Amino acid sequence: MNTPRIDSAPSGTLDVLVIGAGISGLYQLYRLTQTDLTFAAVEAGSGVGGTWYWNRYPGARFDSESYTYAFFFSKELREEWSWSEHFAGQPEIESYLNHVADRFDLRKYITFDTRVTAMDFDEDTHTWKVTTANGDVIHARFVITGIGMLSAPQYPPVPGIDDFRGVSAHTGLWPQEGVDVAGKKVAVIGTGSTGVQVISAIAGEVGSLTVYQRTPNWCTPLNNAPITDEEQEQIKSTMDQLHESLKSSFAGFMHNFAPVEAGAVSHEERLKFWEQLYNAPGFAKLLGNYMQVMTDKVYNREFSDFVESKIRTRVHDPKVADLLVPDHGYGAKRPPFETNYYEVYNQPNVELVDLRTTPITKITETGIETTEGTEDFDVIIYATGFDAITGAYDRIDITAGGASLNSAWEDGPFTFVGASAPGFPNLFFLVGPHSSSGNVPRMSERQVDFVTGTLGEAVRRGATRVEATFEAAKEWTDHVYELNSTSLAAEEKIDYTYGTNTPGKKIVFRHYDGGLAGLNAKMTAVEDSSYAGFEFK
Ligand code: N01
Repeated sequence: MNTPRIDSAPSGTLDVLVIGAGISGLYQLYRLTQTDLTFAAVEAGSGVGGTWYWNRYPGARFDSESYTYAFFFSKELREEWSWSEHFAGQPEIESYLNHVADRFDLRKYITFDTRVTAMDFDEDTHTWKVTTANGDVIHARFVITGIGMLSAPQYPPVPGIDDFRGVSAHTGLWPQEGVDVAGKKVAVIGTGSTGVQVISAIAGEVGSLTVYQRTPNWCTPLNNAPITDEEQEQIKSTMDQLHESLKSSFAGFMHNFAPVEAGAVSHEERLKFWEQLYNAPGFAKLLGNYMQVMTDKVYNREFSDFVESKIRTRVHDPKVADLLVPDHGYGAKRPPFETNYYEVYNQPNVELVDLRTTPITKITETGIETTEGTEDFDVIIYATGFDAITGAYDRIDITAGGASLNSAWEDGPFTFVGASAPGFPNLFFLVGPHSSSGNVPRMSERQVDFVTGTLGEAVRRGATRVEATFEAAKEWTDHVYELNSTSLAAEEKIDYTYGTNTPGKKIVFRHYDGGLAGLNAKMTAVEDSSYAGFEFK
């Protein structure tokens, strides 16, 4: 695409401001270099990478296969970068994203250490006035947010967090200089994907480890391995085919649901298949399974029982195993993928505290107080997750025509194909609400291409104002809820995609169950209909 510059903007105004220099922001910047638009990006961190910049805790790594997560837009990039493992660790991922920023000369567009705090749309000039925490003001016709759906870290709402005199860190705000846990008395609060990774990574190093668990989760092996030379050659020589198959898959992963129905085979055959899946890489357990495991309570229970038997085999103390076995169905909460996680609980220096029976009452100067008493620690690690999906938006005061996006979304986001919201013109979301439920870079790739195409359409029409219609947003939002309403997860509503983990947040589904396939189908239909659903002025 090569769009002419929009020259009707007031002087000093950018055509496009991108917020965030993570996976989505970097690809969006790359796509903007192919246009004649003027653009820039601001990033709260001091470096590129987004999630992979902030979440530098020990054990952080992909659970999508590295080569399926990476960018596909450049053949040269694909050929010159060799991942070392099927599921790469954070340092390798961060250096890859830095390499991309340098390789395509994107860094010059990004102003780092700049957090956006407010944005207001000016109806007279059709531009956004964007204010940063540093007090700077940027004017841009269009704003594209790549601010992440898991980027607003959350601490437990207990008193005393600032009183602790030891070292403490949230995994999503992990210090650049790291945290020394060697030989230390360490507490980890939280057992989601992050907690599971950090616990497994530090258990061999710490003096002692106490894990504070509120909800156990169904963890299954990641089955990571180094990439051999032969595999490397195979991966690189089939990149185009891989990209095509990911784009046409349900969720952007290389795992696809089993071609047979669970009920079409015997219980013994299902168990044999699950045994294979247990030893297969990453998301195979969720997305390479019988689809009925996700949709039919009977098979969901059966698979949950299968995973329970694995937990009980791996954890020696049956009382500890009792605490680690979830009471929800597999997949009702996003399942973590682990490496030697359950074995950690066989170590004599590891203790598991069940917060359902003994909640934390406060953090003290020396440790953690529960209803059972106080334990002292050198280090407290908060692996307590994020105000998910809309949290990063809530932390910016976004207003247009006197209305605020936070208020408009109080009862749940209202979006058109997850990319735009009526009442908030010239604003586009990447990996925001109602748009993501798979391998994130594959979803965001589609979204960036869609948004770039929409900007191109505005330029072609000579339009300076683009807004999703109310009807289009209602149709998409209804579709999001309808798809979700029949899922097993919707019966439990315990996942962060419902906001359940954030005190006071309305319990409503904010994600999208249609996967890349559903999103792609809708975006293609919009593109093919000259952007029906948007109003251009
Ligand atoms: O966050 P989470 P996460 N008191 O919300 C507990 C991605 N990711 O950072 O379940 C006590 O899942 C909370 O308990 P509960 C991935 O999409 C990917 O772990 O709410 N405990 C839970 O145990 C993932 O899903 C990778 O009852 C409290 C934990 O903290 C997403 O990021 C790796 C609490 C938070 O779990 C988020 O994962 C890591 C409180 N007040 C993450 N509040 C990859 O492998 C919360 N908890 C690519």
